Amino acid sequence: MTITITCFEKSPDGGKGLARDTRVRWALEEVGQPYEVRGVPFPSLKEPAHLARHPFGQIPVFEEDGLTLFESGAIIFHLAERYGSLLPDDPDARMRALMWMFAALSSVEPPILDLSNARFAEGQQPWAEQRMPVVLERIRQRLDQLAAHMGDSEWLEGEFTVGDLMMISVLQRLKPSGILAGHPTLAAYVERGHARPAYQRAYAAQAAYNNP
Ligand code: GTB
Repeated sequence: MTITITCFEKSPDGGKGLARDTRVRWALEEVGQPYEVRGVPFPSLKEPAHLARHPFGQIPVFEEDGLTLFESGAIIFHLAERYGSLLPDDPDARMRALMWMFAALSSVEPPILDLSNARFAEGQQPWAEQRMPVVLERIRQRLDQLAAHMGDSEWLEGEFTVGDLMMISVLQRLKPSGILAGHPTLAAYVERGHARPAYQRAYAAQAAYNNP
């Protein structure tokens, strides 16, 4: 059985771990599964060969024994289910871990992505500067709420789960902007996640891949 993940042939961040293959690599390392990597050049993302694997022409894609998955959430859910160790055995605890994975993807990631759009995709629009305070305020609110919930906890629900893996992967996107540092509870949470040996291996692998 071989697992193959598809990522950028060359990530625009030069291997800083910001593209979404890093969270999949992290999950693979946590569950102890080896994998191979297929790199796709940017122009090929929207070509038929890649669209057959990912209808939106994006990365990451995951392939294992005839199963092809896109969407990092679905891929990581699959890994947690099939290989254990990222989901608690207790059914309620397991559901709470999944709840946090959904929360990361649907309540925390969108305002963070909106900031990238506001800065890069829409940065030249005449209304871009006017909109920025609203974009930043939405992020601040969400981070304050999350930090208030976490308090002094090490992880979201006691032990480290797939919910933490996804939440930390989402929050790290704010690191380069300096916004994360303004929320010390969450900055420390991201550092705790990044100190895990599985993350270290995943980060090193994507960095090496992007800097051959
Ligand atoms: N919801 C999907 C998922 O979670 O898998 C989103 C997938 C997605 O947005 N993939 C991006 C992509 O393929 C790469 S991760 N984009 C190309 C396209 O849409 O044509 C986003 C990303 C890319 C690069 C950096 N970076 O270099 O800093 C950061 C984040």
